[in-house]
Amino acid sequence: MFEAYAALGANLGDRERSLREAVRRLAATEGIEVRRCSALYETDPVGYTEQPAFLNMAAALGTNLCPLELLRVMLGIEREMGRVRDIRFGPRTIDLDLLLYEGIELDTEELALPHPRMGERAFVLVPLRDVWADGPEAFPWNGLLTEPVLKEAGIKIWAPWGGVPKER
Ligand code: PH2
Ligand code: MG
Ligand code: MG
Repeated sequence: MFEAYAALGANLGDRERSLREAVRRLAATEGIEVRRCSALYETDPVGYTEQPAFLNMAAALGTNLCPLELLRVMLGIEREMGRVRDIRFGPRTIDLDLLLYEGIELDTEELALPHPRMGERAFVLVPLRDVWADGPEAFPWNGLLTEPVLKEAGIKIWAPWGGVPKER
């Protein structure tokens, strides 16, 4: 199995339920195991700011799917969960982003790895640090997560993870 990291976000509807449901669907997919999940964080919207606050989290995955297959599973889950794509960076019921896949660097029309904007986004980095394989002290982006950056990002713990929901 290879290790990959995903970021999840939601800012419409029952945000917490959507995040947990998306993780349940990832875990129920053949070829994907959910290894670790971060807490759920409430975060101020970045980019397009006239929209509700987000809940964000991250997950460490084990997978034998290749990066593109994994991405397509994630986009399929967004679609099945009723996501409509309209405004870029705008409000969404569920967003699944592939951040990292092993050490792979890739830049194609469909997928770029590492995710090109992850280093600018505290709402991605803070949850990602929770699930980092080598522990939070070894997290490569710690230097970016300074007090002022964290304060500016308005990140608050919303709920602990509490375990992958059982298949129903
Ligand atoms: N996602 C975006 C744009 N802005 N802001 C926050 N706080 N959290 C997000 O997940 C987010 C965002 C586009 O994917
Ligand atoms: Mg996103
Ligand atoms: Mg996305």
